[in-house]
Amino acid sequence: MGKNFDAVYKERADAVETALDKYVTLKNNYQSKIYEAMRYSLLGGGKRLRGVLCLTGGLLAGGAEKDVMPFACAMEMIHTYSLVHDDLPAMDNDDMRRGKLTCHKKFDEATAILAGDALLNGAFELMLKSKGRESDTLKAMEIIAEASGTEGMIGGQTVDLMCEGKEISKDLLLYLHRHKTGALISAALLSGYVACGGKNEGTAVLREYAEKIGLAFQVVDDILDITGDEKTLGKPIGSDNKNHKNTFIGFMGLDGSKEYAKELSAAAAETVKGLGEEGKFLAWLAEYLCDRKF
Ligand code: GRG
Repeated sequence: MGKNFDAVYKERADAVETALDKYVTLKNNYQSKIYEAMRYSLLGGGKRLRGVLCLTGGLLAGGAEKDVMPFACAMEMIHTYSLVHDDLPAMDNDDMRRGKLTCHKKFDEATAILAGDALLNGAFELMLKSKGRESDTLKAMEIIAEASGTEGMIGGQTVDLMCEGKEISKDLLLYLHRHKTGALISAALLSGYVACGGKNEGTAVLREYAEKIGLAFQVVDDILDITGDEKTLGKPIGSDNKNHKNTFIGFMGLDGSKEYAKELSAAAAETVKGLGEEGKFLAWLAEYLCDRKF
């Protein structure tokens, strides 16, 4: 790779941003408002973690960035849809996201629901139109559909809403986060790998890595909701408390959670040791996610 990993991350995140801008364009027709709302929430914010993971999966399989890009952008579109819907009054009822007004505050609730729906459908349309080998494309799409659906993110969100204000076990907290946040993070890396023809033997180690960083990511999210800076985060802190959420802090305290995130990130880095330069990038990413401030 020959560069520092911060620069590599930025390069990949910027490439995803540019491609999203190209794929999700404004249209001058009767429904132009929906394109405006989609672009408002999708562009100009976000770490592009899922997109970067997806590109990295593709590169690990020996693919070219341009071949895996539709999948990387689809991951970011699905992720943004989930945030737009999660912010709605029926769910977390948040006013700020990525440093600006949430979609329903900027537009209105109906538009935010439709913009989320449109991003989800658009993601699948984009993947279907990609130019890779059909069997690889379909396998990658299956991974993403499962991870976003009832046995993945939507399942986790359902359990999360059911558990608000209730005392739950640590096992259920882990289940919830593996589904709500972890599934999509894992699908990002795996779908990129599979879309570029990655061999079955390689998937186990990527799955193990992704499960660990997915959990570490959520633990850090809980920590930032207490210790973070609102301006840097781009959203209010204390929202877990406001929404009576169960968090890792509740189970292991602030210091215990910091320690747990570090352990997970170190274990994740260990799993990808043998994967050459891209493995080194993934190991750096595990550490970066642990130290992140937003
Ligand atoms: C509404 C179907 C549906 C699902 C919502 C992902 C999710 C499920 C809700 C988001 C709530 C939340 C804050 C979860 C914590 C982890 C998380 C997904 C944080 C946001 O992801 P980042 O930090 O966001 O990667 P950026 O803005 O950087 O892309």
